[in-house]
Amino acid sequence: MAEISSPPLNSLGLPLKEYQGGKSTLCEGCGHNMITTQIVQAVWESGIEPHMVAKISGIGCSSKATAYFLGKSWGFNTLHGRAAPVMTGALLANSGLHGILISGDGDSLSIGTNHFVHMVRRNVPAVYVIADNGVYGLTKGQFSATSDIGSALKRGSVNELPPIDPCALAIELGCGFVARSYAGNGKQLKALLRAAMAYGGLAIIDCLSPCVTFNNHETSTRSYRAVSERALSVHDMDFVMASESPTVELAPGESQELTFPDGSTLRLKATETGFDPSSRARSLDAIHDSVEKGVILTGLLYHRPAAATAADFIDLGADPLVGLGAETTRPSREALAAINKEFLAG
Ligand SMILES: Cc1ncc(C[n+]2csc(CCOP(=O)(O)OP(=O)(O)O)c2C)c(N)n1
Ligand code: SF4
Ligand SMILES: [Mg+2]
Repeated sequence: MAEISSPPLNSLGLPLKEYQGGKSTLCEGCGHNMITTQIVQAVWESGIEPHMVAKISGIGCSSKATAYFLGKSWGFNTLHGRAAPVMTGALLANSGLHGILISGDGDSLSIGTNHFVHMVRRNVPAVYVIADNGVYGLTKGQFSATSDIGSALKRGSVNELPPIDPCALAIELGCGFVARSYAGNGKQLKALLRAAMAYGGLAIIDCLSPCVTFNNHETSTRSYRAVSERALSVHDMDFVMASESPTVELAPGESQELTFPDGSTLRLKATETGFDPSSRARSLDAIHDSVEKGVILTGLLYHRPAAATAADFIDLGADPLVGLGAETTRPSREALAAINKEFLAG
């Protein structure tokens, strides 16, 4: 009789299916589906309890993805461009949760740019994935703020406006973990997602994610073909938790190890680019240079150890607010009277 093999389990003893979500209603072949697959895999491999994740999005095809991963997590598909403030609030209320924000290029860099900018300044400790297809997919393929100059729509109109580069913007604003990946490079994306979850501050991953319906034609600069041809990985990488063994051989002496607060490491070995992600100025130079050369650099583009986060700025304390009783969070009658008196005196 054939043996029935049981599914592999993660460090919590859970099978992958505990981390899956609903069936995707996105177009077949959409890059966003590949991102979803890697999020499921990354959270499972990192052994994070599904109910300890807050997954928050805005509006767009990409923002629908919260329904397709981690069905047992806390999810909120918010308003267009508003995932950042909702994530900020959620993590301040419950600092024990892992935050995964998924948003589109339109959602994050047009209507939501102000919130994106301030989430970076506040260093809200979450993973922020921009599923970047260079168009507004949900509203039928208009150019977005990340569309390249010269990229043409199916019907022929050409984008003349300069794009916003989310990685350069995030580095300039002081984000300490900035990466670019490609939905078609699952191995790299998963390693970056796992490192981002371990980082301890805001980690931004701009993930190029072709839209097969509106931006995958010959004259698009964001088609699967165009991105595959132009993408240049700056590192070979391997994410290793304290309890795991490395899965990738990296030449000793030439590799670099970034260590995160939970003891996990990201092992990096620079490709022929010789890329070192530790200098803001050099990373910005490299990104600007790559645009001139028509190349898309992928990998961890900038890293420094996580600095003070939003919770530190407001002196939130170690215990999540959500777990404190009313006796701690509600001011006493006397305290309220003293505050009111101050206002009246002013
Ligand atoms: C306040 C508001 N303005 C405009 C819209 C229309 N709208 C919905 S999604 C979207 C853009 C989606 O593009 P993107 O964020 O790049 O996601 P994609 O669909 O490409 O994944 C727009 C303009 C809206 N829903 N709400
Ligand atoms: S329209 Fe584009 S972005 Fe939206 S689901 Fe289809 S392929 Fe994906
Ligand atoms: Mg888009």
